[in-house]
Amino acid sequence: MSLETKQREQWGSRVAFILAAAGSAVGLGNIWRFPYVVGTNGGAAFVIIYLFIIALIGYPMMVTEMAIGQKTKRNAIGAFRDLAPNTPWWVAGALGVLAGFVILSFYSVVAGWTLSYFFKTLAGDLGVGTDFVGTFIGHITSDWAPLFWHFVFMGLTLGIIGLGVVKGIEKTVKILMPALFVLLIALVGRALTLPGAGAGVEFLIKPDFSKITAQSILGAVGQAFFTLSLGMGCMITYGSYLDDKENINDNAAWVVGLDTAVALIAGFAIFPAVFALGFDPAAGGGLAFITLPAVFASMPGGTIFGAAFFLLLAVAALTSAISLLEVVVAYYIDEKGWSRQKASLIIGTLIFILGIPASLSMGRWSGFTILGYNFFDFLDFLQESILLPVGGLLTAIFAGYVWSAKKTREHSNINKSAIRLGTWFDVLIMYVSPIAVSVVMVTGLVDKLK
Ligand code: LEU
Repeated sequence: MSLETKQREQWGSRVAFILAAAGSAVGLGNIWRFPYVVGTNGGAAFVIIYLFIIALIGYPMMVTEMAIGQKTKRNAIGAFRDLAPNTPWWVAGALGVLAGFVILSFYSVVAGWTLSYFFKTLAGDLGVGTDFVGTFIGHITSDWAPLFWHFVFMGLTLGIIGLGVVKGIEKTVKILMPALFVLLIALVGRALTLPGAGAGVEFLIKPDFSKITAQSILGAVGQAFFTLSLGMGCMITYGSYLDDKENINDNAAWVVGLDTAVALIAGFAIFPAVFALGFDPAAGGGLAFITLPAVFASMPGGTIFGAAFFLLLAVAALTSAISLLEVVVAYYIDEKGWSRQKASLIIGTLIFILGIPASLSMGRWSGFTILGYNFFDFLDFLQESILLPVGGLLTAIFAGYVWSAKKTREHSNINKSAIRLGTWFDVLIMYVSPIAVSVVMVTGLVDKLK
């Protein structure tokens, strides 16, 4: 059905919107990526820098994307077209749609690993004495198992999106988000009561600024965009289903606050356990799949807590994945007049297909490289170094100079809210965000390509 015959859906309540947007933000980025980035960048000092970036760039960008969506009630591309007709600004939205497509293809592969690890842990396959490195490498380099779980995960994602904003997304996040918080708190309780957990807490709260390098600051900005789902059209799309009576400022603060809280809590669930059992906090991307199963295997109640952890990761990933698929699906519904079911099925299948070489590039197809990256890492490079920063930069410039900071601010201030945006917002969106993002992007690219 096209727009003319069917009314655009809206969130049923303010809480539904906050849970959906927080569900998008909270994902593998918080529970898998944040702890390992903190671990490899020296701990507390990195956390402090990250918190500054979240406040100075993350929050204003979150407000901006939600405002663009709410104001126009359009998908990411249509929104820019609506605010700046007959200009090439729609490209900023197109980058978001492309980012949603690309990110989901490999995000789903990693989410598939977590599903598989959930069942492995539950079945007791990851017990004491397991070769955790070998098991992980063995899993991700094999042909069929990761593809099967990628298929299952994409199936769930497109099934939910096919049901729609209220019956699909809203229903799912209302059940899964509270479950996620309960699981996370249970895990922190377990981790903090392990003997020797104090060293892990210290690692997260005692800063050592000598560990900070230019690379860690770049890492913090990249992590902020990824974890808040910025620069990929998600918050524009979710904002477009938000009633005009709802305020943006406080809702955005809730989403940013919840996302940050979950990342920090995940840190407090993971590092105390890692330190208590004598593992290396700087183990990198393997922290969740290699170090943690080892931690779980060697602690009392490990099977249950281990399974809970991987379930938590899968749930968090699912509420993020649906937001990525919705970005692309909303575009085809709004602009091409496709039905929701058709768009979910076709786009979901194409994303699944793009994920196949990403998954196989860990093993059988590892010899195929682009710019020296295997296919999986190439997609990650593309989103992290090009799509998100360029998309974010264009969005900030658009809001600051084209729609204008004043109008963005006035739109966000229309409804009653505890937080009022003042001219400080103009400074952040016109100068701080674009300059910081450009510096990060250029430095990052130069560094990667040299
Ligand atoms: N914000 C999500 C996360 O932290 C990722 C995004 C790509 C939807 O996992």
